[in-house]
Amino acid sequence: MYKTITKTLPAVATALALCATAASAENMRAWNIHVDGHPNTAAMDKFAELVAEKTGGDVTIEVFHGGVLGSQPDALEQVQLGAIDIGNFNLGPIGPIVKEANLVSLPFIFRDVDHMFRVLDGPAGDTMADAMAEAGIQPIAWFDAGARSFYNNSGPINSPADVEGMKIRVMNNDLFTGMVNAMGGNGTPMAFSEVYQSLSTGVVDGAENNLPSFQSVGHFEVAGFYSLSEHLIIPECICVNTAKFNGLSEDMQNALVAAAQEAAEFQRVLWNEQTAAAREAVEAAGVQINMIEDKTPFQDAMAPVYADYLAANPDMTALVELAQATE
Ligand code: GTR
Repeated sequence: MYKTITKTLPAVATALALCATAASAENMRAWNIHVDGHPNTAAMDKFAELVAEKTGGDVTIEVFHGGVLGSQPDALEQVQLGAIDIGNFNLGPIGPIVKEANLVSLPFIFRDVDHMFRVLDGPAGDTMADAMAEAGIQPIAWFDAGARSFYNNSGPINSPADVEGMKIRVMNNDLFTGMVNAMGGNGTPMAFSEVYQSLSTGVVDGAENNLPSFQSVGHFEVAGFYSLSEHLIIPECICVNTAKFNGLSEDMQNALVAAAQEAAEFQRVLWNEQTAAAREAVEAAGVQINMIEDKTPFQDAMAPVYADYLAANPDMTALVELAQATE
């Protein structure tokens, strides 16, 4: 009897050890809309690498690039439900789900990218992050997504009047439709993956995005004018399903956050490099980059957007004022 037990013990111990590993090991799936060559694709790979490193392989993240797990609005829903664990999301399409996140989707709310990060790192950013976590999408790092500008085929855009009558693709958020409509255009929400085809067949006359995205998915091949209106400065996040994050041990949570922060630092450097590189590449391909000397008319045209928005969401006034007052 004794012999049998001592013989079986090592096997039991091995089985228990395997169970313990299986119970503490976490394999997560992450969504990323971008293709190879975009800074966020490299940054998400870096994030996965750092998480594996910092957790000694206890947490592994498989990143699905190129939007293969669905469009951004779909992926957001999946992360909220926990069907996908992590997403690199633009905050734009989060506004319709989390009211506080709309702060960053107000046109011209930030003076520049540094101002945006100061707001995110302050109390307004905390309010936004808490509300997102509450909705199931917990941000653990912020990425730079530069500024978004208009691009189209018919000619440079120098004033809001040039947008008049144009059908412009926007991300899924009423604020963006309102923004284009306030210039007399027709804001058309559409999935990112459909924009190339829609531009090339004339379903839309133009779109708006930052330079790395304009270049990485080839929109510059079907839109010859990029006008630096820089009307939206919207951050992106590494966001985790809140319940999943809360279910991790404290060590794992810390490792995930540290990895995300490091990946974000890496992303921000890469972002600046690749924005410059994208600009050069599209210009070399024949795109005309149009400087807009005075953006005041665009800013002025946004008055009704702010007025309508704050009338419908009076409880956002304090947050908007807090962001505007941030030095
Ligand atoms: C990109 C952004 C994506 C996606 C896309 C779009 O700049 O990184 O997450 O939102 O724009 O226009 O849909």
